[in-house]
Amino acid sequence: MSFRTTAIDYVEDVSPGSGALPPRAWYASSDAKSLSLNGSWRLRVAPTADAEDDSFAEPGFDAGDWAEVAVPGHWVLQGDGAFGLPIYTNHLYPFPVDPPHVPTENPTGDHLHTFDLPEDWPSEGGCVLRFDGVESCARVWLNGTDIGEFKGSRLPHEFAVGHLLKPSGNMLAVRVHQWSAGSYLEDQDQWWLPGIFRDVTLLHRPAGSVLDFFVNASYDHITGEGTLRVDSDVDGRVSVPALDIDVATGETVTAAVQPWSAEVPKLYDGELVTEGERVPLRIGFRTVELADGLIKVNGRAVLFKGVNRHEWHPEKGRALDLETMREDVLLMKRHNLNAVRTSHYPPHPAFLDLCDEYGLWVIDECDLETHGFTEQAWRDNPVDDDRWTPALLDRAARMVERDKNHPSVVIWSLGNEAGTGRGLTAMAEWIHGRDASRLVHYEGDWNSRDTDMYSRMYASHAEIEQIGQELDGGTHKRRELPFILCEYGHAMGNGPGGIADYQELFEKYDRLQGGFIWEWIDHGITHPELGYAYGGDFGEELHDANFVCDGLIFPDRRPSPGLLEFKKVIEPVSFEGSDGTVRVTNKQDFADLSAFAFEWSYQVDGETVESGSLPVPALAPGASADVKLPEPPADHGGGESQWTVRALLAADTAWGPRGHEVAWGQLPDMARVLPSVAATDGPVTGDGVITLGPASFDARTGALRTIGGVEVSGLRLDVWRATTDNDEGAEWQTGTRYAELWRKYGLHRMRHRLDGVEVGDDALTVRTRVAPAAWEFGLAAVYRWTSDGNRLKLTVSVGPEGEWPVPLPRLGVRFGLAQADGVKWYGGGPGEGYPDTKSASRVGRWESTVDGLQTPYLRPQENGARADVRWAELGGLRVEGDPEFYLTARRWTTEQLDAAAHLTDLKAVETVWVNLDHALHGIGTGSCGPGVLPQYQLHAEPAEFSFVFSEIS
Ligand code: IPT
Repeated sequence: MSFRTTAIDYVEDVSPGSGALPPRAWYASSDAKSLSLNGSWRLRVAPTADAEDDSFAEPGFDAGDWAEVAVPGHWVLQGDGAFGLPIYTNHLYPFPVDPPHVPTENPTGDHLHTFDLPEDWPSEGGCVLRFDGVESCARVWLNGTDIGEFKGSRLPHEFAVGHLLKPSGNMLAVRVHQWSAGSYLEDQDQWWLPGIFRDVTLLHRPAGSVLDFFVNASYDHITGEGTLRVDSDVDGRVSVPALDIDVATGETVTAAVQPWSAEVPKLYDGELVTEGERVPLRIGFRTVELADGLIKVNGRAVLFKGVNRHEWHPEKGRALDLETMREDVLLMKRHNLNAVRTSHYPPHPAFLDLCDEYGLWVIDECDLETHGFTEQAWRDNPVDDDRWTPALLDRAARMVERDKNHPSVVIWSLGNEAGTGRGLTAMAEWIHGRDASRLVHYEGDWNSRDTDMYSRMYASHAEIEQIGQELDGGTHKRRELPFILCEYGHAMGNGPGGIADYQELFEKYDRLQGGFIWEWIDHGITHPELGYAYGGDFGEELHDANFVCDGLIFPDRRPSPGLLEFKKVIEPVSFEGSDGTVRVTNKQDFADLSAFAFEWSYQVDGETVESGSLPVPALAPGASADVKLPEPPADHGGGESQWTVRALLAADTAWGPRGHEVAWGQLPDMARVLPSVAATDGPVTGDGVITLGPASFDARTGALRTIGGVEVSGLRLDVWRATTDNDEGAEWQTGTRYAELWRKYGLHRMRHRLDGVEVGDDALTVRTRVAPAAWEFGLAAVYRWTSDGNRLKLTVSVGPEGEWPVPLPRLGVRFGLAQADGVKWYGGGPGEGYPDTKSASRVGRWESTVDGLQTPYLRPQENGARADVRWAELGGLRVEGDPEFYLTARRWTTEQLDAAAHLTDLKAVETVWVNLDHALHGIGTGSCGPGVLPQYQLHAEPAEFSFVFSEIS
């Protein structure tokens, strides 16, 4: 008896599979029938690939006692753990690396679905059974006949099944193995989620129906003409009524057209008609080329303002419905994004339809990553081993053939993080040969041997500036190529910081054609106790914790501050200026400004006092104009004032309503008058208490106790913050790992030594030294309190002592308030802003609550600071800053925030803790990428800052 039956050899076979039809274009027919086999299926999960025999696939098998699951779906996200649990690893294979072998423990889901053909299902013609996505390897039987097996999880596989179908009681059996040889090619940084996670469809194929076709639709920007040729395996005719086109397949026709671009996604409805079928076409005319060392579309260089999108839903994993896909596209369009890299696999094809329709440039990436081989210096990497090349070519073909008719797809990507090797070269050669109308991308090959652009991830600002200046060297070929950052701005937790600085470089150097933020959405999984689960929460043996939560939107698709920052940084119009003139620039690549309406408003102390519309010419892409602002209001009471200029959608569009704001700018007018308090009152010592104006202090320690009727506790200098993911950094990062250094040097355990309480004539002065145990450096901190009888002013002077080995996380004061709920402030808002993430913070009057100030990063960390605050009111107190400050208030201490692993760990305490910060250390993207740029680092230096407190009557 053999230990293993030969029946499961296909699981470890490097070949792509057997029995499937050749890949072809994915389309929805107008008239050929189709039957969705999505729905409730029977499931049995076995612990190994060979635990169960094939008898479940036999007609008549009774699966009545099996569980029911939803298809599309992942079995580990259904059944409350009864079928196994998700595993998250970034690049480590969660099994021993011994390609193509997989572990004996190989969860195997046997799926069964019985279906009848609809009454009107034609008896003539053939039928095709299509799987749009199954992870990671499937073997399929229909009515007891084995029709084949396949790998390539996020790629379609079709089987001819017409001869096997009967009118009713058809039994489709699908055996899905979690691990297979294919798993070695699918080591993307995401949850491992087995299952039939995309649609299963039965397609009727009438005699003479369409097989495969390729819509070639180019645009000549000189003549304004589009050229169309539809190559079809089955001859037929092609019509485009709006262009009066009616030609045979294979025939070339030219007409004056409006081109397709992400900014103006003009699609022409057409039809391909063969003897047996009508197929709707949505044609976008556009020409993608490498010209003058640049990626050009329709003759113009494109600047990618992109994002990396994994498919994600917090309950359904990668089984996304159309509405969720549309939500992604609408959110992207509404936040000024113009590009998506489908990291790291071809998305559900409906997503690409949406990109065609709403307008997004797409880098369509193949389902390929072998990142885990980096741990063995890329030894045995499948992409450099000829035995695997057929599987790689199969994957390339399944992507290109499926998606080739989408105008939005402008670049094919070979995959992600797979090292280098002959297999990749073979893929690139095949793709170039099959589709000369698009460019090829792959990041892993820094010599750009197989690619049409130089692409990198997480390169520093300094390095990309060099690349922009063409001083980066490299091979001759690479020096001629344009550059993109296929990943940057790692949006893990609070951040990403420094993206405005990247954008400046992209806009400055032609060769830098933009980039793609990593990544779109946090892959948190809805969890009954933890809110959202991340790596390790399912007891995984190996995991990478919350590295899977690094998106611009939270799992429920609420925008995180990072998305709002990105929206501002990449806005399509910019406003600069002073002295009554605003310089308006159209930063788009294709469209003029006619889609936008412009408005001005004038604020005094944050309140709008006048507003109106601003006549801006319909500037061409790249053009600027100086537009005169009206006369400022005559009497504005001497307050701080500014202009706010906004660009809004002039009319409803497919993705946003009229009035939706796309861009804004603020131009200062009158400067702010800083608060002044004449020290006319003096401190008076009583019985254990010092009083000064409205305040009382502890006579021994000089600690503030009350301001009027408001109790204030623990007011003192604060330098610590709950470290962010970017402060933590990653082990393999070269940048500074601030969190580790800060902890080493004890910044989280600073001691406050009281050196003196001096009661002077007009001031109470408290001298302290703030320093950590074990080290000789510290900060001399002097608190000087004065009052005019009504208001209380605190001036903090800070002087570093000794050699400071690290920057400070923050510099300011913190204190507790017995209660606070509503918060009002005048300054930056409405959302959070840190030194290198506050582009979107706009000066105005804002209102929120203490709870509303919190940003719910899945792993709790420093968050919620409001920048450039002039004054704030909360808990019965008003605080004015000299100069402006950062405001943070929360219902827990920094220490509690720092210790929490999930939001559900945060329990409100009695006190509301408030931080008023003179300065904050920047955020950076050290969780994967460069740390905080020098100009945003907070070094220990002499500083002085004041706050004026008063009780709100
Ligand atoms: C890079 C990966 O391409 C991406 O999938 C993701 O893991 C990202 O990092 C971090 O979240 S690879 C990294 C080694 C630069």
